[in-house]
Amino acid sequence: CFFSRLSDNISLNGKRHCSNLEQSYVMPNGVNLIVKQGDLTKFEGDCIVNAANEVMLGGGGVDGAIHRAAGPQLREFCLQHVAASSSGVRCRTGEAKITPGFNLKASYIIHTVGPIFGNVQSPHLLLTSCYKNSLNLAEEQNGKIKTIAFPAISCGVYGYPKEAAMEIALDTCAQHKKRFLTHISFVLFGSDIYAISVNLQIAPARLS
Ligand code: AR6
Repeated sequence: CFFSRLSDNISLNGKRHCSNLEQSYVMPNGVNLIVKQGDLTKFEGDCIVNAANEVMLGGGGVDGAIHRAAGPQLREFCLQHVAASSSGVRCRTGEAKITPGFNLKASYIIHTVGPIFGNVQSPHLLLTSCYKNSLNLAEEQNGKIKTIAFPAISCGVYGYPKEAAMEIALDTCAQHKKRFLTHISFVLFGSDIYAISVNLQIAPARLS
C-alpha cells in the first residue's frame, strides 16, 4: 500500500482496509481509526465533531456546512440551551459542548473550539484539549456514541500548520482510553490534508 507509514506504526492488529480515499487501522487501544477524504456532514455514525468558534452560533468552513446540513434548529438549540457568558462565549477554546444532530444522519454534534494559530500561547496544548474533551464528552453519553468523526480542527481559517495539527489529532486518539467508542474517523476535505494524515507516523513512545 502506498500509504504505509501510519499503518506500519499503529496497525499492530493488522490493517483492514486500504484505498486511495480511505485508510483504516486498529490502534493499540483497541479503537478503529479511519482516515478518509470526504464531507463530514454526510457521516453516517453516532456523532460528528464541529470545528466551531467560541460563540457557537455558526460560521464558515466546516461549521457553516454543519449548520446548513443540521438545519436552523441547531442554532436555535444553541441559543436556548447552551449558556453564554456576558461576552457571548458558549464554548471556550479547547473545551467541548454537545447538541443533537437534528437533520444530520449523526444523532449528536460535539462542538469544540480550536486555537487560532499565532493568537494564543501553547496552541498544541489547546488543540490536544479539543480532541481529549471531545472524546471524553462522547464517552460520557453512556454508550450512545460508539462511532465519532472529526474534521481537521483549526486547519482552515484558524491557520494551524496541517502536519503538526494532524499529529496531535492522531496521537490524542491513540492515547484515548476507550470505554464505549469503537470507531474514530477523520473525514478530511482536501487531498492535501488527507495525504499528510495518512503519511504521518504516530510516535510509538506516546502509545504506551
Ligand atoms: N467536511 C470536512 N472538512 C471540511 C468541510 C466539510 N464539509 N468543510 C471544510 N472542511 P475550518 P477552523 C475542512 O476553517 O480552522 C469557522 O468559521 C477545512 O478544509 O472549518 O477550526 C468557525 O465558525 C479544514 O481542513 O475550521 C470558526 O470561526 C478543516 O475543515 C473557524 O472557522 C477546518 O477548517 C474555525 O476554524
